[in-house]
Amino acid sequence: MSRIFADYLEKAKKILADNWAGSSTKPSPALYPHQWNWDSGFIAIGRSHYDTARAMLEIETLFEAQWSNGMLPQIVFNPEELGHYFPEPDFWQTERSPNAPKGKLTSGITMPPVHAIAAEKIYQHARRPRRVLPFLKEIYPKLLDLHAYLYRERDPAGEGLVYIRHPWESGIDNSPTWDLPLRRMKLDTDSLPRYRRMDVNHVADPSMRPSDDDYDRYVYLVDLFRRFSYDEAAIREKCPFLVQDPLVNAILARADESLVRIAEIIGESPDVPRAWAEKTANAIRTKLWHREHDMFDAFDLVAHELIEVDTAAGFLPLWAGAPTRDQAQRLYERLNSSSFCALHQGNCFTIPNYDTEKEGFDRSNYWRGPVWININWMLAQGLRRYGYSLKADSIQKDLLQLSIRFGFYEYFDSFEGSGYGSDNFSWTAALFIDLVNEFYEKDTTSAGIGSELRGFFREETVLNDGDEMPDCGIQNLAGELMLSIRALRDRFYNTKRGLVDYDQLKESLEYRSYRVLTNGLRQFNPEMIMGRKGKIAFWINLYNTIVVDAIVTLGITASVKEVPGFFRNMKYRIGKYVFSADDIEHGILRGNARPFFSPFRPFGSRDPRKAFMLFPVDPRIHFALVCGSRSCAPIDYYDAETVYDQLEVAAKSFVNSSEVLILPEEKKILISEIFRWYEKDFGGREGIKDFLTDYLVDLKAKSFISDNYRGFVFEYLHYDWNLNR
Ligand code: 2M8
Repeated sequence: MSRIFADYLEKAKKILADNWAGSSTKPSPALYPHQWNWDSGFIAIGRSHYDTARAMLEIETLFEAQWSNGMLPQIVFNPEELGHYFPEPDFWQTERSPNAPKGKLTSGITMPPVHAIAAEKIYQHARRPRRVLPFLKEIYPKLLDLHAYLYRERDPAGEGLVYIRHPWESGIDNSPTWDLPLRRMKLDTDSLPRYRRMDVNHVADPSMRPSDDDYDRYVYLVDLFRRFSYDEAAIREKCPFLVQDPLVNAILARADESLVRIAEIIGESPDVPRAWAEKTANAIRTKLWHREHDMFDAFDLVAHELIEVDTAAGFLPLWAGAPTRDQAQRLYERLNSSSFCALHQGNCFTIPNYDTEKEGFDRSNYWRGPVWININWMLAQGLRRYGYSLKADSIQKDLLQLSIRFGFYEYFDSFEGSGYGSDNFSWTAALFIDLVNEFYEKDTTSAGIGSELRGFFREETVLNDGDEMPDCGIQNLAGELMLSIRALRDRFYNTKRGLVDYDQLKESLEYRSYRVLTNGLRQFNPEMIMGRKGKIAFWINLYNTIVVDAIVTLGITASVKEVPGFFRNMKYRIGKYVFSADDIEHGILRGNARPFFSPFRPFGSRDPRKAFMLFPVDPRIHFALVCGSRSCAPIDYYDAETVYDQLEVAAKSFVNSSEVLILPEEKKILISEIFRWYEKDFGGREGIKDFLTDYLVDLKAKSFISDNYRGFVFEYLHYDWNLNR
């Protein structure tokens, strides 16, 4: 593990430990001293990576305060912490409702239902998932009650879209989306209940919080709810604020999907949550889509119209798989424009909460512009779901950088990254832990480099030893083989996501014909391949397909590390010689250079295969050679004509992906272990520096590297050997 992540993981865990209040976690030490609904979901997800017991307890504690009608309250108050927040139980007066739980102090509204997602993740991340089964069985009916409450009470027309009746229910309190419905409310400030804000005492600058006018409206709504004794039917009749919001509904549909999977795990019928998930996703994609904006907007049930305000919430339906392909592409284009901090735009951090080009955008005011970790965390997963993995990587990389460089703040300046609101904020710490675990530390294989060494003593396997020979003449074999590899790429490689569908590939006709062609390689003389570009493309393609072929032949399911000496022993016979993936990489493409894990060069001094060595070494090959693992480059087909342009693209996307993190404040560069293993190919550390400066798109990062000639250190990111399945 990279030292820097180890240090920051410890910091993040310490924040959660310090904010632990005995059976749940405070969102932050002073500003939010009670238990908050969706905060607990995110916190449990972070904790699930190292403390299953507390992760479960967090959710259980929250559900102990569930109302008898199924509503899960926005806040569960800690009786020992009263007096530092507004509004507290004396203001909510939830005892007026017959549904409020006895012996628990809660608010009278709810929040986005992330909890089924958290419960599923607790199970997935547990070292011993079986031990989580009793928790899942106990929490499942409560989760079901919560969702049933939302569909019954908050979706009276049965559309599949639930409404919120207070901005606090959205979690994105002063989002510009609420301006119109809130300002429409006629307030008689004299008849408003008297109240005193406490939040402004805890922040450096009150202008970074909602305005007093906002608070008057928040209070007006709470007063209305308590006057109606929290009776939903009565509230619905009179409430001036009823909104179907894409964030809440996307989270609901995504959580319905988790309910389906939990039901399957514990042997319950998944039919009800499955129907909910489909209905809500469908309603989002039809009713909340704004055709001209290419965006999902909230629907105002009082004014009967879409609220034409585009915030980051409008992208979240991606997480629920709600958008059509076409909508997803439009969302991506909108997201990846200067309005929302384009990919590698270089002057902003990941996705701000509001369109930076709109008049009301405010880079430091709460939910009116800054970057929020939870929103981006959900968004990155949504983008990944639709295959936009480069964008997802870049968001996740920015998220890690924000916490490392500026601290575990509540929200961050969209341009400078400086932290605002509360420091030591729990969900920022929790989701940092999740990101590091999910994207940098995951390695289901205990085998490391040692397994490569053990491989010296294993039998070699020649993969192309079948009887069936191809029809094409040997003259055409190389061309046919390349066409066949291209056909495999077209059908089974997802080049954007860097993944391969091994199961489909294995059963396909394309793979069968590829295998037959490889048998022909036994009679093929590689000297027939002409020109440096042709040779580079041929050997890269062959390397990549040996790896795929071997994964399929050996039935590898988790990691190439399952097979000791995988790259050394899986071979093709080509003419008079046999070549392993290692021979192709280190012997041919790296000009017989010593691999990082071995004391020897692949070809001995008299080895005739030395005739195929390629000089000079082009370091860009390292971003084109696919080793069947998540950290290596996305697989593609390389064409002799365009191979240099393709290598250029491969290098650029790798350098700008989450495999390279630049931390100017730390004077550190965190880069993929590929750069350590092949330092020599890049021309040493100086060469790596130049290479990074050439390809980095972020201007700040670029100038940091060129300005700090020697004043920084490299740290190497753990390599993810899990299969790129
Ligand atoms: C913020 O909201 C509370 C009210 O719920 C507040 O401003 O006092 C929001 O950021 C919300 O999303 C969050 O759950 C809560 C606690 O972190 O603080």
